[in-house]
Amino acid sequence: MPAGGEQDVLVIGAGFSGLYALHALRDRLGLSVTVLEAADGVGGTWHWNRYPGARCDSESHSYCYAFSEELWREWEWTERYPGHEEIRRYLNWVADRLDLRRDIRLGRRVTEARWDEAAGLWRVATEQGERHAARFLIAAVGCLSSANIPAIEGLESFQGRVAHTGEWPREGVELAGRRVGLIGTGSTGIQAAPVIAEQAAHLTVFQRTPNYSVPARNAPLSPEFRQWVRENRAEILRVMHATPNGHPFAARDQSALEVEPAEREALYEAAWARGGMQFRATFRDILTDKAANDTASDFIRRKIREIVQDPETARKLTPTDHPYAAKRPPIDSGYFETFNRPNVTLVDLREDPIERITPRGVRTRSGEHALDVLVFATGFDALTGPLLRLNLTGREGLTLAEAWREGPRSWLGLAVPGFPNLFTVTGPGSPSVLTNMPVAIEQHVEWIERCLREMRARGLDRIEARAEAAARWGAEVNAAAQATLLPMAASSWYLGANVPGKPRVFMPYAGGMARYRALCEEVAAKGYEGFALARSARIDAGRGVVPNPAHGPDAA
Ligand code: N01
Repeated sequence: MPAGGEQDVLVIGAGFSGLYALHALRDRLGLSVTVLEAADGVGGTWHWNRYPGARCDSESHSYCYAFSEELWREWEWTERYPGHEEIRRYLNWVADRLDLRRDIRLGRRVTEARWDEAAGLWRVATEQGERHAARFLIAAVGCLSSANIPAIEGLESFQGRVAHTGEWPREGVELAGRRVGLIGTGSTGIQAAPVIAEQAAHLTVFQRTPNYSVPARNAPLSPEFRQWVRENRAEILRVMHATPNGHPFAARDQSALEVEPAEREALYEAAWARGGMQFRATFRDILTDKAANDTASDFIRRKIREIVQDPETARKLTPTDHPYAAKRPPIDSGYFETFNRPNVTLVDLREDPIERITPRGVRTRSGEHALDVLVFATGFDALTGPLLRLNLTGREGLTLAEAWREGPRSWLGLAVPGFPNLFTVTGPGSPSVLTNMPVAIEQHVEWIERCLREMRARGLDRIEARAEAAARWGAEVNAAAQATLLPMAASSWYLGANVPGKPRVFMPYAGGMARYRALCEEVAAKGYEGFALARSARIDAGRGVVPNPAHGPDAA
């Protein structure tokens, strides 16, 4: 086995989180850092999600690193919502611009990580047979990186091409002239359907739960808008850091129920015309008051009936079992319009369930749908999945799978009791997927950076979340969710409902990014409340993180 060197920090994943963690801890803190990345390129989720129509739902000027004014000014986005190619170009540019590649090992899939108490090290193995050891382990594996392919009987017998959107082949999938089946109508399926329909001979969409969607209104960015972004960086960042979800817009400070119906309708119309996630911000109580939400949900249902010409198809596409935005709200480019095309069929799986997959296609109760290509847009084993598949073993042989048997337990979504010196970037229990991700990622990485800096200043090199802090936080995460309408969507992946056997626990923290940031600051200011900090014999032997004069400006 080739032996990897002993590092201060090992980072798993080279997406937005891992790249920034490497920069922050290596270049600002002076630690020795190696990043292990399973893929053969940087980009994380954007390396894998290359499906037709893959595009970010956050606006481009807010979906990028904000920590560096230089990076912010040097990169020019071309569209309101960046496509997957453009985001990959951006992250590759950042990797070059910050000279990150020399510490990133691509094509290294971590298969196991074990805390060695005696040595005070994480020992990490890769599928490629490498062994690494590090004082600190940072799981920067993303929230949506473990693809979920449902176990539908007969799948292995299908003779056409099968692809999951989250593991889309680099070389693409030939769709032109083919009969394509698409299973799943979440954010991904809703982005993909219109683009696939333009290429394929025929598209059959297999829908289990109808979904709300609002037009994205994507368009090239005008020179005036780019100029505005350049001139208003401070204000844009101020808004992003002040809002609950890290987007560059705030919700109107008004209840949907306190305006006259005509005015409410006009405000929804204006929001529909403007497009994007901002629709959710039309009123402040859309996610907290069912009656307020009904006004938004009804508006979108009416739009679906207006757009979709066939009333029966419109009926099937109309969501009735959950409030708007209780599941992650998709935005689209012509999704409902796609069902007016002659080459598109909708199959409502609630009325006509899948019986099995056959060599020729998908057989539902009413008959067989012949297909050449079957696309799974069936989502992910979200939040916990990417961490569990690292096979982490903490103190006293405790595995993460055992620790999380009844659902994830963590302190602030950053650290897990029993797993010393492990940090999870945007882990379950943090705002993560309920926010504009780069905002959450920067906050976590900077918190970890500060924590390691302060530990070093105090001569400490061991940190572990306390069980009682994690228990308290679990209750708070649950209470925050219960204060919203989010738990009303029974089939939501926020609850783990999309993966059979997964514990039903609302995983992300719904109390808002701004409040969460303040809580994290408070924890740090109180000397890392809820954590046990210690100094190991390594430090006195001169092998710890503290005396590390060999690296960087901060190390002296
Ligand atoms: O996955 P999903 P996704 N038989 O889990 C259906 C992010 N994202 O990839 O609702 C039939 O939301 C399932 O049906 P149901 C974003 O956070 C970001 O679309 O469970 N159908 C559902 O329709 C998003 O929320 C961007 O009844 C089955 C679909 O598959 C997250 O990724 C862009 C099934 C899965 O929807 C995940 O979205 C795109 C079965 N056995 C996505 N199993 C950005 O902008 C599942 N389904 C950054």
